[in-house]
Amino acid sequence: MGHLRQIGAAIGAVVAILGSVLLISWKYFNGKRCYFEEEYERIKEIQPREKQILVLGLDGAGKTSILNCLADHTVKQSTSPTQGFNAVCIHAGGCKLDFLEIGGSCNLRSYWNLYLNKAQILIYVVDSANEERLPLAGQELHRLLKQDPLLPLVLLANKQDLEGALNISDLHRKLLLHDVNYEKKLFLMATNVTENGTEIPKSIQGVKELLIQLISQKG
Ligand code: G3D
Ligand code: MG
Repeated sequence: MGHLRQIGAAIGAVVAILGSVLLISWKYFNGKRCYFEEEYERIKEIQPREKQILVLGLDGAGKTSILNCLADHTVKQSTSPTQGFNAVCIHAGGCKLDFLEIGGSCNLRSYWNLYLNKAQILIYVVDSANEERLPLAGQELHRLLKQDPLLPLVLLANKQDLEGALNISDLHRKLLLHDVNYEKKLFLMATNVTENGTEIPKSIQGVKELLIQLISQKG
């Protein structure tokens, strides 16, 4: 009899655990679906504009950090992942730099192409210390280059401060940049967005100067 009661209790415990697991999974996936739907809605709100500087790259590469730093010269300790897009406008060197970052998570990458046609410059940010995701970063980059082979490309090899970050020549090789159309304007720059007192990191200042130059040339 005692034996039967023990078996009954064990079955009850298993059913309770399974029920909780099912409930948690349902809440997680349902929450995630709402989050993705929200992102889709947000991204549909924004129309491609003429002469935009499009900022792309895989999630976590440092796009928002670079834009924050370009905009207000500050290095934020932590940034929340971009939901959909992030539009930033900067006036510098007598020019208007109109940036549009589109999030780099898997569900948002299919939207990248929609914004390419009207862009004036493409900034593509790569996490130089994440060798594991480099093939994917390269694949996505080449997909974009195929669609607009002549759009000027500013490729930022970010997170150079991290140990094990690949240098410019390794990245050039690993991202197969020798395959890029030789008529294309291609700039490969090493960057890092790290605390440096109140000063804008030199590498980011260099990016800003290059962008001002490119925008002024285009008129
Ligand atoms: P994204 O907009 O491309 O998705 P974020 O990337 O700008 O949100 O950055 C992702 C994380 O990388 C952030 O950290 C950010 O602080 C960090 N990061 C960005 N640039 C650099 C860099 O040059 N060096 C280092 N060491 N870290 C960088 P959290 O902690 O917020 O995830
Ligand atoms: Mg971002």
